[in-house]
Amino acid sequence: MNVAQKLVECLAAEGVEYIFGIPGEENLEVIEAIAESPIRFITTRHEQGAAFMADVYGRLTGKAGVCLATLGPGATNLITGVADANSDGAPLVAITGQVSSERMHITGHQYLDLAKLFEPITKRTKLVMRPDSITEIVRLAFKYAEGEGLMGATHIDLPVDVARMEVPDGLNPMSPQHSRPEYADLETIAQAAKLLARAKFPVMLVGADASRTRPDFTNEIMDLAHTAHLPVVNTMMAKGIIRSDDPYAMGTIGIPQKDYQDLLLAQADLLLCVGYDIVELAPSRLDPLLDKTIIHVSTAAAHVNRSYPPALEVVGDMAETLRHLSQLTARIQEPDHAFALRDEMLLEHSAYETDGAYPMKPQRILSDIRKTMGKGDVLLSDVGAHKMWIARHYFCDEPNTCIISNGFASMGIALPGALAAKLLRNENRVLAVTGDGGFMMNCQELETARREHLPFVTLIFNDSAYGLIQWKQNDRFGHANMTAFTNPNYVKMAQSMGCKGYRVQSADDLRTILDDAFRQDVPAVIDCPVDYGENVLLTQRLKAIIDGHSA
Ligand SMILES: Cc1ncc(C[n+]2csc(CCOP(=O)(O)OP(=O)(O)O)c2C)c(N)n1
Ligand SMILES: [Mg+2]
Repeated sequence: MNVAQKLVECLAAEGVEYIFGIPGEENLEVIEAIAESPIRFITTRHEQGAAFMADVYGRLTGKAGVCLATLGPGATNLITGVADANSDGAPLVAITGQVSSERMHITGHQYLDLAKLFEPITKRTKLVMRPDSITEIVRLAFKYAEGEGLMGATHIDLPVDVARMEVPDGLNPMSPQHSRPEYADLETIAQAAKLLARAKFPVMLVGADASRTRPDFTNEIMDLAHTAHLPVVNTMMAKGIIRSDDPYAMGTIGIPQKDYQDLLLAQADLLLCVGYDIVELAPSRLDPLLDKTIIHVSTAAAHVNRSYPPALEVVGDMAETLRHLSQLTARIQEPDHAFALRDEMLLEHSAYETDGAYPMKPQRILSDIRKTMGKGDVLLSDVGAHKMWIARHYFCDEPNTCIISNGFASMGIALPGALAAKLLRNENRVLAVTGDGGFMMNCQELETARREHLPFVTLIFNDSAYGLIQWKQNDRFGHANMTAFTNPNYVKMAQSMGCKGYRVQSADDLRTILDDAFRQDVPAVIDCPVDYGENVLLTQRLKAIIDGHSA
């Protein structure tokens, strides 16, 4: 058995179901071995698509998604998706081919030092130098991707000559170890309960790590919110961690402008930060005056940051910590100011939900989408102005039903991400919502989706521009520059790849089109013209709201 075959045997032992990637000359042996294995290889049209698929596979399962590329340009094409997974704490293992080991010290065709290239975008990168190291290297790659602090990306670089070498007899894959959760100590939890009990206006802020490591602990979050009377703000990556109709649910923080959530945080004297990951939201946004008591509840210690000095760090299994906190915290005062703010927020959010204007207002588009999507269905957001509207207006009641890249925040994730989501949730509706900019970055994966029989739907917010950048330019300079473009005919483009294409012609079309699109057995693309005049209006409205409250 050669090293490539042993590598694939180890991947199967790790429970790998899919590998996303593109074959190349330097990984022919690995491809042969995959073909002989139970693992399904999804051949993509760009390595970036493969990396984003692995990224979203990791986000939805907590198990490392695997992507594969050849050396040099194949590997550089993987980079953005790998960096996205690493930054957002999604478990991912990237495997690349490499030149023969005797050529690695000289300049040569397609050679690039991949360990150096992957070093800043992974938790760990290893070059396979000896046949007998393969089982340990694979086990370590998964162990670090799936744990050892926050989850993230790892990398294995396999030179073509090593891939062909024979492994010694008796070298077996190492079994995955399932480490027991570590619990925070009760004394620290009791101190947290005391601080909470003393606080006048405590607020719970739930961040990315909450839906990442323990998507199932929404009950504990809601129990604590109700017993300790804590309004709950979530970040974009923790959407759905509390039901949107819960009276303590205060919505999503994170759009560039100050919003209702910032108003609430400004009034708080204590922040209970649960699974807050600094990469998602600058801590200066939470506590600009450094006058709040911060309790950091996470599986990992807080990162060092001048703007985030926790008074107490409660490190350990978060669900267990919250269960104890619910029992220990005696607070009876209702957050009436938060309830009033919530009523005002819901009223503002519901404006334009039935607006008949065309091109459609983002609020109407999202309201129609919400009515079409059921419990457990998954929406994947791309990055742009549409993401800001999704963050504000797409309410969800279950974690991991709205996937947003908000650490690295890379355009191009939604469409390949939807492909991975559909592989995992075949019985659910899966919708990629993307800008026309981000769509064109990975639209080639529609062919992959068609070939793999994965009928998800992609909805394009069509504004013929890099809308979010225009929004910022307009806010800042009163005009936009170098952000406009023209679009192809998306209906024909979809059809040319064997997919179904639709163009929304009036506001009342969208729901019918969505329902029809979800009935197709091929991927579908909906071109939806959007009125981004609403962007600057939102900036102005939010400024008036914030000013009105601080007057
Ligand atoms: C890969 C990548 N390139 C550039 C950016 C910076 N950026 C953020 S949003 C945006 C514009 C997005 O345009 P589009 O996809 O059309 O969405 P819209 O804002 O119009 O909704 C850009 C260029 C990014 N986040 N990721
Ligand atoms: Mg756009």
